[in-house]
Amino acid sequence: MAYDPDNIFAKILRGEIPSTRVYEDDDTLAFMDIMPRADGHLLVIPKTPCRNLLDASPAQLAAVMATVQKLSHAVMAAFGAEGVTIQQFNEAAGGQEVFHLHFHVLPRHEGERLRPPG
Ligand code: IU
Repeated sequence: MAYDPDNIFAKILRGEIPSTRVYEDDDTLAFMDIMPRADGHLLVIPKTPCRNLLDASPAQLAAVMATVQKLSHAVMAAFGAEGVTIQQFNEAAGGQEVFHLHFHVLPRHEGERLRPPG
C-alpha cells in the first residue's frame, strides 16, 4: 500500500501539528502518545516515509529499534517501571490507525493493566 505524506505523524515530523517531543536523532523521533494507555506511553517513528513494518527497510528498522531500546531504558527509569511493553500494528485489519510506522513504548508496573484505548 502507498505511503500517504499527509498522515498525522508526517505532519508531526514536519512540525505542522504539535506534539510533545521527547527524543530526536538523525533517523528517528519520539513523542508522547496523546491518548496514553500507561504513564509515560510514547511513540517512536522513523523520519523517512514508511507506512508500517511491512513497508520498512532494514535500515529503518535498525534505527527505530535502537531508539525503542534506548527509550525503554529511559522511560522505565523516569517512571519507576519494572517492565516495558512494545506494541506495533500493521494495516487497518491489524489495528493500525495512523499510517506511518510507529512503535508504542509502554512502561509497566507489576499488576497494573494498560488503560483501554481512547
Ligand atoms: P495505532 O493503532 O498504533 O496506529 O494508533 C495510533 C496511536 O497514535 C494511538 O495510540 C493514538 O493515541 C496516537 N496518536 C497520537 O499520539 N497523536 C495524534 O495526533 C494521533 C494519534 I491522530
